[in-house]
Amino acid sequence: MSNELLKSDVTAEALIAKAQRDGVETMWDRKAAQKTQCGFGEAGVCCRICAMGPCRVSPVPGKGAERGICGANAGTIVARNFVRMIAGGASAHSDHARDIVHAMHLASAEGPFKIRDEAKMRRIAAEWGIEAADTKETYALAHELAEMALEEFGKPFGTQRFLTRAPQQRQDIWKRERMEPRAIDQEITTIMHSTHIGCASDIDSLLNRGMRASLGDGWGGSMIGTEFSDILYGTPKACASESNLGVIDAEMVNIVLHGHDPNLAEVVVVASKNPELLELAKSLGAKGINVVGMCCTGNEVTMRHGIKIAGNFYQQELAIITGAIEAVIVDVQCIFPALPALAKKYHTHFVSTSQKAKIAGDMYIEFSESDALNCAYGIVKTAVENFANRDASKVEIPNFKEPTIAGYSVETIIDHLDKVVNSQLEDKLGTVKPLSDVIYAGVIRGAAGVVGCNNPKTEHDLGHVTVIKELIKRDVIVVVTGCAAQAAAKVGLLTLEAKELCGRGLKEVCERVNIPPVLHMGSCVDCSRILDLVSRVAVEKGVDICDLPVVGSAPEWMSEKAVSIASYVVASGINTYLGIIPQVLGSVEFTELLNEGVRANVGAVYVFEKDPLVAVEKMMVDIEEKRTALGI
Ligand code: NFS
Ligand code: SF4
Repeated sequence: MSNELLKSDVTAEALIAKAQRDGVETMWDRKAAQKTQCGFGEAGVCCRICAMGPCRVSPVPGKGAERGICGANAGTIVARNFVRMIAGGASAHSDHARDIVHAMHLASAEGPFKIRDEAKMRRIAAEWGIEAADTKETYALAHELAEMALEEFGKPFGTQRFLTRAPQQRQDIWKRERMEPRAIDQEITTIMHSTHIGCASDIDSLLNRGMRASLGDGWGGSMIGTEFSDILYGTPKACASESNLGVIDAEMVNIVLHGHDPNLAEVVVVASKNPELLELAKSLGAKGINVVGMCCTGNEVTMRHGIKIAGNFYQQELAIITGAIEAVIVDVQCIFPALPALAKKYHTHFVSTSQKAKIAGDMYIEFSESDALNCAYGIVKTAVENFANRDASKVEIPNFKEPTIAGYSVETIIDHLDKVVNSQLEDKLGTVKPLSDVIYAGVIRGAAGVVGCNNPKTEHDLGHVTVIKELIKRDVIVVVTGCAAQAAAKVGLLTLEAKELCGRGLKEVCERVNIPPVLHMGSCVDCSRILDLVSRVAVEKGVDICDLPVVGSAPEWMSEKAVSIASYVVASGINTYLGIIPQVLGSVEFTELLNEGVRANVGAVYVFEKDPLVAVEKMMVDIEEKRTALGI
């Protein structure tokens, strides 16, 4: 199938043609089989929250049924569906985080889970008020901190600990709006309760609850996920890698790590270096074991180990279609249930490993943190042995890959900034002041976070790449996470050379600080790093986040997690530009609330704009207005 929606991606066309020759289906075939997608669902006006339904109301006022059987109108139905998406997304991020903290609770000097960034652990322990955080024995402190973090998910009283990282003005807004998230699980439960049949119908209140749960994700679950992953696996540093399906190596055992949770990925990386397994691979005729990453698990191991990026969300099937993958090892989230059947058409083993995401159709080898290394050894061994079954005549690997630099944690960005601190001004080291200063001086006009998924409703990767290229051309520095980061990586935007695509100011900053204009900050959970960075700039300048010339953008999002991210970014004071319109247009009132009304509450809005070029123009107006208001 030649699909015009694919034309921005050079790797896809050949592999889709191969899929046809091989007689296998891909997401584009299934998209076509869906024909026209349901207009009621698309408008968000279908409700199946109770068994009196499903009810669908007219997306056009005055035409057809205006209320469901219980009397819920379009606004209520749309709002409930939207905030339930937030709950789904927040639960995914936060449950992932909980697993990381559980692994930290198992950490010991003997491993495999060890404390790898002890300084960070002690910093966070002090931030959370643990006494003698700088002197306690490492693992005693690790276990104490892990228990405190676990309490963030279900504590009966109080609000999220990381909220105090935000500027005071922002914290005051959250207090005023009664949006300070309490226990993470409680916020998600409250949404499920509030959206039950016969509960909340007020759209402002529903969105308010939704935003509170999303803040429990961004400043709670996701931030815990990021920070505790760093403690356990090391805080990422700038590291070189390569990206796109060309990283699959015809002469090696190829293992795709797909999903989200670094607990599994980290031990698979360790197992792939095991001398016995390497020997086994060689005895079967392979030159070695090539672990490559996909989606956010990929981002996690790229950031920490330079593991090559095979691709993003929509390439998960294409990787298998190369015919050169011995195993796809998955944990949780964003994994097509279609993969096991596809893998069976080749020699590929599809291995699901998480009880939370048991995927029917091929191998299931449950990963247990308490026996992590043995589990990973067994899984990698299965992959290596499968090399013998590879059919060379079925192998076709697109020859496309680009050099990539990843690993820009906030700490690493600050390290880079420290190198340009003006000692004559007696500026302190270890702050974001140099970044704030170049933004305020206008050398850089502003900053943008470009994040999120791929979505077959739009031309793949084109939204990400267009938005990013147009922003850096206009001297806006860009930070990326998730599949957006991988889209940027695949076209060479995560390189020092990409400075040539920038405006003069940003180019000069990239040269002086020795960074790419597009900084890979990690997985989607790591959007919390973006919150941290922006907060530091705001605190540095004594303003609220909503005052800064900063925008959020999700050009091709699709998941509930993305709805949660967009919501906490807006609730944190950053206008967020969505290239895929959420399923809300069936309610004029709720759409208006997202696009404008909520500004009165949190100082930011959701902007819907499908055209990436128009979106960038709007972002630039936004950024320049913020600059004018600040008098800079
Ligand atoms: Ni984010 Fe990561 Fe990608 Fe979207 Fe899925 S992998 S957590 S949800 S598809 S960016
Ligand atoms: Fe219909 Fe109301 Fe039940 Fe929804 S909650 S399915 S609108 S009766």
